[in-house]
Amino acid sequence: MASQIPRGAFIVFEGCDRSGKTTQAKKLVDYLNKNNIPSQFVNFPDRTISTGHIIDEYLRKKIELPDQAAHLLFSANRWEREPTLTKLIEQGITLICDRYSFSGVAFSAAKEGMDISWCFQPEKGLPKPDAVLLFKLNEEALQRRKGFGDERYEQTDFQRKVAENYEKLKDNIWIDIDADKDIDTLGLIVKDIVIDTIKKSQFNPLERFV
Ligand code: NYM
Repeated sequence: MASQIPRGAFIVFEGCDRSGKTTQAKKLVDYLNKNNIPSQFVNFPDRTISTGHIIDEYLRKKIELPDQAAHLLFSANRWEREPTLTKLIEQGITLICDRYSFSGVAFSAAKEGMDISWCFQPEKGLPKPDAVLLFKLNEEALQRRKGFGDERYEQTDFQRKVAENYEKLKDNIWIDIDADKDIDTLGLIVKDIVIDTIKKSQFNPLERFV
């Protein structure tokens, strides 16, 4: 009897800018690969692919776009990578994904006149993660970190709205992470959650957003 090949897990790290999730995602992928759990770091927006070039210009304020057009570009950026991501997961590679559809919705819907359910529509059909780790920092802790850069959205007021939107998107696959910890302590917490998720999802079919 043919045995089923375990699939990789699809795990998303979300949070406001400066919450430390990128550092943790990269560290974790190193750890998993060293421990013979094949995994790959992916991030959105992916500025290296066609749609990502325009997004990069938009984020660096080199071009202006209507909010709706910008939103759809971020979504198109995920759709551009979707075939590759699905293939990797099917091949048994765990993906640790730094930002995904939830960033798309939380950031766009933080803008005046952008409806949260409208924002979610173009995400329908994309792979649904097995777990979403939400890196949370209270405002005091966020102030203690290095200042924001010059990119679009990097202001405290805007980030506050993004944090409120994340709360509206949560369901049973979300796990809150108190990110106000040193890198190694946080790393241990994240590692345990991720390993548990990999074990639980390996024989479950990959779901899609509906
Ligand atoms: N961002 C990210 C969006 O506005 N929509 C999206 O769909 C995604 C994935 O891009 N401030 C925003 C959040 C960030 C910015 O991300 C760039 P990063 O992780 O700093 O490269």
